[in-house]
Amino acid sequence: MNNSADIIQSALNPAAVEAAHIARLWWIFFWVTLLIFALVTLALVFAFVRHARDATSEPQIIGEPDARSQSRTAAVVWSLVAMTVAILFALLIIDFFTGNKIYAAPDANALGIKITGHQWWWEIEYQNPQSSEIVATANEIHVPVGKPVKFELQSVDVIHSFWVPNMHGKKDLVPGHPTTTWFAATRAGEFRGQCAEYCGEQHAHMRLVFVAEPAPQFDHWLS
Ligand SMILES: [Cu+2]
Repeated sequence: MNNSADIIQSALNPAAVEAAHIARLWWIFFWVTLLIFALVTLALVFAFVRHARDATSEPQIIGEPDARSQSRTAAVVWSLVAMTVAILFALLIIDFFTGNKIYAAPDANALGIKITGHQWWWEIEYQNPQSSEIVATANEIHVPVGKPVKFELQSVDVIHSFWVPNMHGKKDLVPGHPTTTWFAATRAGEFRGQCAEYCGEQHAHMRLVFVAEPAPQFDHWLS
């Protein structure tokens, strides 16, 4: 195993199709909101500069704005409101389609891995139709690259949240409510996972190592 500095933990460095969809959504939101922030800042600076320039000239008597400037202001305000609604709606649609893609039904012949959350560690069990072939590890998950993996999640004590940012979003483990998540790693590497739901004093130490490796290497490790 590499030393911990080599282990990657970043939702913006996807190593699975699902994480790639999430990262793309994140970047769309980032660039759209950055552009709007820049435009609003520019408008603000422009208003300040114009006010400062006017303030140095002769004082003016402020009267009722004339009808033309009033209707111009109304047109600007309404078009900005319409643009805001259109942009928010577009982001909503993109978010909806991303959600559809990352929760598409799992492959029928996916590798089954059962994960049990404990205070404060992860119990990992590799499923096999032959019960004598089931193996268990703690805090370390190995998966073959390219093969879909279905994770069966459960907790035996409090609420935990399974999160390997390079692979997929978070999935909560609620006691009494087993759930599933699935993804396929697209490249080999060592990644870090983390419990993402505060679960007691040692929550911050509830980490796991996630190793994606070529199928032959994975088979060798499993055997
Ligand atoms: Cu936890």
